Amino acid sequence: MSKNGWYRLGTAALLVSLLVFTCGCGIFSSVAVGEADAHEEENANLVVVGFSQIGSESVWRTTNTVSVQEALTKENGYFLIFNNARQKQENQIKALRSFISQRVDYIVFSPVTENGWDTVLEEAREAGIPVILLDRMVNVEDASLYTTWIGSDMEEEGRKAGRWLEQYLKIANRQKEDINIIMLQGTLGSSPQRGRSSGFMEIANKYINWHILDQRSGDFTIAKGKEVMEQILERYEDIDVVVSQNDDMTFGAIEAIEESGRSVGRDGDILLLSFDAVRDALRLVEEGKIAVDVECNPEQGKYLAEVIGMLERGEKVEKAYVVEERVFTKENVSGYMNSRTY
Ligand code: GYE
Repeated sequence: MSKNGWYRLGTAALLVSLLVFTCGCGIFSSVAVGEADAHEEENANLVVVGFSQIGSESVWRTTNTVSVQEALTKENGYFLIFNNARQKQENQIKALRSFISQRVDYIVFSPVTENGWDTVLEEAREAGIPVILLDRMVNVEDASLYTTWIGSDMEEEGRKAGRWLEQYLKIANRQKEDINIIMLQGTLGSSPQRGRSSGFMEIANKYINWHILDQRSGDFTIAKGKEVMEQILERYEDIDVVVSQNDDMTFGAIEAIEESGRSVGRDGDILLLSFDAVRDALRLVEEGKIAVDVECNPEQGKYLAEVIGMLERGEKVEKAYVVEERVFTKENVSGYMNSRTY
């Protein structure tokens, strides 16, 4: 029997036991047993995927979760075991271990931060379970610990924001001015925080008159974004630009800035550069409150299903799949507003 067949069998056994525990419809009656048999047969062919999601910190994240849930349905041939790690790496490690002991066919996870995954990924490898990284990356010595990664080029996103500012200052004839910049960072040590910071800094470092006054983490949430922005506004009088590493923190930052009596926008006191481009943020781009929003596409479920399909057919997959993304400003946003579902 092939290795795969073995794991499928393990999987079928798991599904049967799940049915027995959740059915509640009397396993003693022969009708119920017959039904369970039918389910058992139906479920035995499903591809079992354990998905450890980071949490639900942002609009981006909840959209990403829904996108995976909508792609990996029973109708499409999947049995999805979903786990929400509530922002904690230890919860993700526990979830991964539980997927391993359940002998799932694939482990999919979006690592909250990049370091500290080697041991649990070794365990997955020993169990023969392929690991697919979604959205965020891991920092491991041995890249063969994961099969593939599907996500965004976060560094390029950071560069796009930097390049936009570069162009904007040129057109506004402000190239010689001192530009005071605040970085509202996402979860420290996460791929989007690291990538967007280093990409932006690559551009910022070309200009001696761009000054990074402060960098602080707002953990990708509205509440933290607002709180950190309030502290920054108390401390610094002269702020020209806030680079906020996701839209949720941007929403919080705008509240804090406006409550402090300052204004946002090209004609206001502070220029806001944001990431993700969720619908509510695009509205603020149109209103002129967010100067530029670099898109990060959360709808990764369909790509994930495609990649799993390839692996199921025994096809070779790439080590990385990068999703295409745009940059939104007041000038181009209106065409995209109506098609946004999140
Ligand atoms: O920008 C943010 C979310 O990892 C790209 O995580 C993702 C980021 C996204 O919480 O909104």
